[in-house]
Amino acid sequence: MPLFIESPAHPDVPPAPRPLAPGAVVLPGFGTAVGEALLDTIASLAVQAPFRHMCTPGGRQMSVGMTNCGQWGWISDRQGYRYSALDPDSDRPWPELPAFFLALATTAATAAGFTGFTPNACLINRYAPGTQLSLHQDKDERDFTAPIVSVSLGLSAMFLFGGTRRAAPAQRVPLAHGDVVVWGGPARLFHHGISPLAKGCHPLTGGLRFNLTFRRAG
Ligand code: MD6
Ligand code: FE
Repeated sequence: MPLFIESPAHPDVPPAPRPLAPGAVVLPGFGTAVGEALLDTIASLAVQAPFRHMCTPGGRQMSVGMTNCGQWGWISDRQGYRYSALDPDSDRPWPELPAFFLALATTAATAAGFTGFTPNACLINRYAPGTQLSLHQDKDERDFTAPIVSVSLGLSAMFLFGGTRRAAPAQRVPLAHGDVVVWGGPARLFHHGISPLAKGCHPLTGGLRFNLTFRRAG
């Protein structure tokens, strides 16, 4: 008699999506098959546009290391948060969005019920132990009808997922290598963040976590 277990040993059976709220879902392991290729490509993108610690409008340096690829890159400086077609460190365009990055983002959005997602911005975040991202809303995009697709790589992190009000209680959602969060519709402007990264060692990234956030910027 076949034995059916909740977490199958068969990797061809995808784990079930985990809804966070209407419009927001975790797709466990959706990016695992291309995880190593994503990390290799991030390393070469970072040769063209190195990771940097941007300055907040309030004058503090962000603990998350950031770079971008795609037509638009998210930047922060004393003037505010915005999208720029040029890397302010080099005055050159950001590296192109690799085709397989785009394919992953579009198929994940479709799996979550958002068809026709064509991101034109990819923010690449790098976390070292202790690095955190405080609760924020993603609201620098021109069009909130497009979802956001976020891919976690390397060390696991605790994702905080609140509500429209900053003071709303936040769910704590562990995100592991390959997990993808898709996020839109009624949840598009929900507050969220990352708890300080715990020390660890991942076979592909050592002591680091990377995150790709795909957006339709403008
Ligand atoms: C991170 N993610 O996981 C930061 N934003 O490193 C985000 O800020 C984020 O995961 C919007 C939608 C999904 C996200
Ligand atoms: Fe965000």
